[in-house]
Amino acid sequence: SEIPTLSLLYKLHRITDVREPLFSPNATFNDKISIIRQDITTLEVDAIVNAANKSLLGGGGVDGAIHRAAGPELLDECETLGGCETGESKITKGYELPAKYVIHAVGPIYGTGRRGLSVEELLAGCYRSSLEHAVGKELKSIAFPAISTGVYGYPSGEACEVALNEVRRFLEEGKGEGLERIIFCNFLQKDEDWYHRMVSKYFPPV
Ligand code: AR6
Repeated sequence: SEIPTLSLLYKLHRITDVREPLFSPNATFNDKISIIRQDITTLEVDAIVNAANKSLLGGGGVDGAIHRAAGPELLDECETLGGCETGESKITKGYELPAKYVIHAVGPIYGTGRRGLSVEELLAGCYRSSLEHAVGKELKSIAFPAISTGVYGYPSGEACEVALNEVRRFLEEGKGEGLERIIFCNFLQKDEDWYHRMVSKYFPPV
């Protein structure tokens, strides 16, 4: 709740590079969105999303950080899940994390589609599927890392637009009414910069 909303960022003129909007201004939506740069494992939210791989058995990057911070019980639960398809996600408890749940999403490796689905559709699927888990469990807050933009090589600017577009579409469909906060949690300054640069295309100022 100390994390500023997009509405506040616009008010404080923290975001000045206003793009041609693809959607109409919506204060209710802007009040739900935050863009931050932080270690996602420190967030006290209902769910953090993990950028996992198909095995769901851990790895490097944000996946490694989440497993380290959650403790070994997270891996125990992940071992019962039978992996996950690219573009989809599975939910576990958060164990020693401040977050109640972890939603493990498997992003695409840039340049590789699956069964007629493009990398863009697969990445969008990660965001949609994670939001559906959150709504299914009646969660109020969810934080996403920049899925696929590390080891999986998805260009940051393109990935940021896919993420913003899919979250906006989900809200536009009326599916996110119970969600009070959707946080784009970046680790690198360049990724946060991309969100600040592109957000007004999908969530224009009111
Ligand atoms: N908090 C928030 N974001 C983070 C953190 C953190 N603590 N650490 C890294 N990031 P990556 P991918 C950012 O490589 O590209 C793993 O081995 C990072 O800067 O973690 O989806 C999995 O097991 C980048 O912007 O995930 C898979 O095998 C973003 O998280 C594979 O990597 C994603 O980078 C998945 O690759």
